[in-house]
This record gives sequence, C-alpha cells and structure tokens, in this order.
Amino acid sequence: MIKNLKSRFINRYLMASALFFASTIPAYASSGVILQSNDFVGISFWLISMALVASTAFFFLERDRVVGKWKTSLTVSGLVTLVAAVHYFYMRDVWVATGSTPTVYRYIDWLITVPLLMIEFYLILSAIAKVPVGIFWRLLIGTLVMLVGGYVGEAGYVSVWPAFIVGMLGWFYILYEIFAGEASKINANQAPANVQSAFKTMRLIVTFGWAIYPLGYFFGYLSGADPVESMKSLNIVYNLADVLNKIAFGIIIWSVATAESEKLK
Ligand SMILES: *C/C=C(C)/C=C/C=C(C)/C=C/C1=C(C)CCCC1(C)C
Repeated sequence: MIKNLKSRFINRYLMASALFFASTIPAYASSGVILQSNDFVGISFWLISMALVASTAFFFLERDRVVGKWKTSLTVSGLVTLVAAVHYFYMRDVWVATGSTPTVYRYIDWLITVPLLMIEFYLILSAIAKVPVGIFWRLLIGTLVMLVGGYVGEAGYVSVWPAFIVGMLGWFYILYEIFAGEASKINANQAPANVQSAFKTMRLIVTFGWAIYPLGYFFGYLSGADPVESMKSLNIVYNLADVLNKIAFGIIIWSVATAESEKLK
C-alpha cells in the first residue's frame, strides 16, 4: 500500500516535471518566424518534438504497471525522450528561423541520450544477472569516440573524412562489445528467453538503427551534393533515425518490462 503510494508519487512527480519542461519551451520558440508549409525538414522537427513529448508521458505513466527493477528501465526511456524533446524544440527553432543545421544542439542531445541508451543495455542485463560494471564503461568509451569524431567533423574542426572514420571506429567497438564481448556472453548464458530476445532486438537497433546516422553524415558531407540539399537530407535522416532509436527502442523495453512483470504478478 505505502509502496504503491510512493511509486505513484514518483510517477506524478516525473510527469509534472516533464510537463513543466514541455510548457516552458514555447516561450523560447517562434521568435517571430513561423513554419512554412513547404519546409518539410521543419515539419519533421515539429512532428518529432511532439512524438517525443507524448512518449515521455507514456513511459513515465507506465512505470505503474511494471515491477521492481523494470521501473528504472522505463524511467531511463522516459529521460531519453524528455532530453531529446527539449533539444528538438531548440533545434526546430534554429532550423525554422535560420534554415541552418543545429549541429551543436544535436550533439549535446546525443552526448546525453546515447550514454542513457547504453545504461539501458546495462540495466536490462542487470535485471536478470550480475553484470560487471566494466561493460558499461567500455560501451561509454565507444560512444564518446563515436560522438567526438562526428562532432569535430560536422563542426569543421577536422576534415570530414578522417573525423568520420574515427566516429565509425567508435561505433564498431560498441558493436564488437554487444555481439562478441562480455555483454553478449552474459546474455547468452544467463538471460531468460524474453530478455534474450529483447537484447537481440536492441542489438539489431544498434546495428541497423544506428547505421542510419553515418548515412545521414554521408549524405550531408561526403556525397558531394549541393550544400543546401545536403543539409536538408542530413537533418531529415537524423530526425527519422531518432524516432526509431529513441521512441521504438523505448517501446521494446516497455514491452519486455510489462511481459516480465505480468509473470511475477
Ligand atoms: C538518440 C541518438 C542516437 C541513438 C544517436 C546515435 C548516433 C550515432 C550512432 C552516430 C554515429 C556516427 C558515426 C558512426 C560516424 C561518425 C558520424 C556519426 C557521429 C553520425
């Protein structure tokens, strides 16, 4: 009873703070410039901002339905979409008002949300096994190499090709860890069937879902296309990739969390 009340209180608190953040944003938004009906990149920024807000509310509220450690996983999913939603409001403004690519907001968002996604991997495994914390640190290092590589390329500190290659190496290292390293062994040896299948789906997301980002970078900087068109493709591709990797990823976690919780009830 008391436990239940506490959990409800936490839920209400999370919801209230999420809505607070969402409601402060319009004050910064639309600095006199409005979205044009033919600005499809801008439209995609708007759609995804809203989808991220809705997902945040969903993940936080659904905490009520799951037990124990799974609540943490849903909290982290909600934080990923919350942090991204706030950044999307700013990115949308930069794009709609100036037509330029919001690189710095994009990477600040990734710098927070990608490690949170790595924590999800770690949490889903630790919900069922004892997991050495080294796994988490190695995934984090891979992430940093990948993102720093991408940023110095996109922000113009280093030429786009070498920066891209460094970023790719970081990502390959993450793939190695989850396909052949310790994380994958723990999963194969100790995890129950539906955690294993969630782990496998998450792996596919990190392989194919994440592969969309270097494609975006490629179309943006390496394809030699007209610069205006390149920036449109870059932003559309990154935006779509975020729907898959933040919202769909969270939904996978939600479905395992609810299934595992039902078993225990
Ligand atoms: C929520 C945001 C996510 C999951 C962002 C993921 C970003 C990447 C997987 C970026 C990867 C890149 C490379 C693999 C090469 C260099 C360029 C990057 C940074 C776009």
